[in-house]
Amino acid sequence: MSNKIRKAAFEDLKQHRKRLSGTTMRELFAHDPERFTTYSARFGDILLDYSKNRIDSQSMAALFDLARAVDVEGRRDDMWSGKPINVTERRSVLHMALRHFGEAPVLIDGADVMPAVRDVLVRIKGFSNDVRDGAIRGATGEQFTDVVNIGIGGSDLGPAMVTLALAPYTRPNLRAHYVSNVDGAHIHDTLKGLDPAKTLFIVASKTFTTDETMTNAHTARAWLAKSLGEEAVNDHFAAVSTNIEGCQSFGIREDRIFGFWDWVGGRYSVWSAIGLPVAIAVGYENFEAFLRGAGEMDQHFLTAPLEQNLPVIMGLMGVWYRNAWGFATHAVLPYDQRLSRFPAYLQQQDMESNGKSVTLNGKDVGWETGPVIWGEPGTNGQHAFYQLIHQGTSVVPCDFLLAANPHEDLSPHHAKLVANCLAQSEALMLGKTEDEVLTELKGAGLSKDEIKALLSHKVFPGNRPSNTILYSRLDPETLGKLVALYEHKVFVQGAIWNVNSYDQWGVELGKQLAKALLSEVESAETAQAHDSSTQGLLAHFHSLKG
Ligand code: G6Q
Repeated sequence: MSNKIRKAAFEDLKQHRKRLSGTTMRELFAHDPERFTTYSARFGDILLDYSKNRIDSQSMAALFDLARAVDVEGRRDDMWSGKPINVTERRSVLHMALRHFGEAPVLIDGADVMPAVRDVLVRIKGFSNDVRDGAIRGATGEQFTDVVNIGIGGSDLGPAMVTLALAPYTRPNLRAHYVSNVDGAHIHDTLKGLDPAKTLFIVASKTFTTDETMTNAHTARAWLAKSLGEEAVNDHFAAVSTNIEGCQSFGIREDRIFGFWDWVGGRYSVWSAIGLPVAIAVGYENFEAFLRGAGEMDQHFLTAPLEQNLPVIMGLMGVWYRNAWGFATHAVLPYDQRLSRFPAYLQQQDMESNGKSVTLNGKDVGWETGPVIWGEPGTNGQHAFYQLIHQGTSVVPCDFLLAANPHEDLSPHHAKLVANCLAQSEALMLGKTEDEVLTELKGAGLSKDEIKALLSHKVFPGNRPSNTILYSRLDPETLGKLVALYEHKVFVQGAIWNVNSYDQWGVELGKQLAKALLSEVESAETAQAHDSSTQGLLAHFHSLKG
């Protein structure tokens, strides 16, 4: 039944698209001086301007109707009440509990998860303070200057992105590094130049079985033991995992193991002890401010009416473009250099969550689901791929992210950054008509022939959609809000598409085949039957290896 509602709603949205197809945003802005006021929403200092989208009041009403028809609010409340909404793994989805500082319990099957959450936070605070103050030192008595987090996917992207985003809060003499790739180049280049006596490793793995992470952890351990001896491992390793036994058998002492729970998905785990390297790098108070910011966004998501609910609006905009207009990708363009890993982080959050083809009950979805997420910081992107966004044949809805206040007092940098950001969304929306180009070229004194040759190349179609998210400053609290905003956006879309946003079976097949192929890579003798491509590649690989 609910799928019928969705199909009908998507058809209805397509009718709205048809109705709007003959109108440009340029016209909509010209006719309605209130457009910005109507299509912007705020939460605290965060402003979401979604007026530069191909929307009008009727299409927005249809989108909010869709959200109500599929009961986004009901599903949201199910998540927060601890129901196992991750149906394929039969798990609750309670990362919001990790940034919940209220009194109310957070229950799974009647049991409050909060005492355990608070215990781990107290331990994160103690450990991070001790590492920062030098109360906890390496085996030779040296203070730690470098923390190397070894993890991958959700155990890497979140803390790596946050550490970079909060660089102004870090100390130059306490650096956090992130090793994820099984490619030996990653750990090699990270360890090069580090002093084992001053290096602390954090092995971050929910399962503590992930091949890449365990391979890197063993390499790190051997590197450390080689210069400081096996017994130093005790002082130089900590772990974050739900698999306490696994950590112990690796040789990590009990008071250096930080637990979390199966109701925290990997890509939603930066709020858990997976954030330990962040707490060490920026200090516990800043880490907690990051959590509190996210907690505030949670309250907004849980309580604000749909029409003013930032994650709901952003989620609906994405559904509008995916299901009514067929746009396949979405760009995230931070005009905030320290958010340079934010698009990569969101790629996992969004694409692993909503890159699904079956509904919650395992039936083929009859509509498009998650888009390809991509992006780079502005203004670098402007000198690279914006050409396609402005004049390519594909329409790419964009999110621009911008802080009003920089951390650096380096005039005129920030004014230029802001001007570029605002100019891009304006240019995308307005475009440049043939008449405007003509006037410009004539004004520049070009001949008729020159104008004829250039004219169409210089026309910008415009009517290209974007959201702008403008906030005061990229501080820990705001970063927490922004990350939670996108998490909830992904939730809203998952609810509308009726997919399980909290599993990731699509990563399994490659892992299985890699396991099977390993022996064939290691030795040409063990060749098994494969398709001719895989066989050919293996054969050429061995011939190149000599
Ligand atoms: C995220 C995924 C995945 C996971 C990694 C690492 O939601 O589950 O990216 O985080 O595969 O897993 P471990 O933390 O178990 O090593």
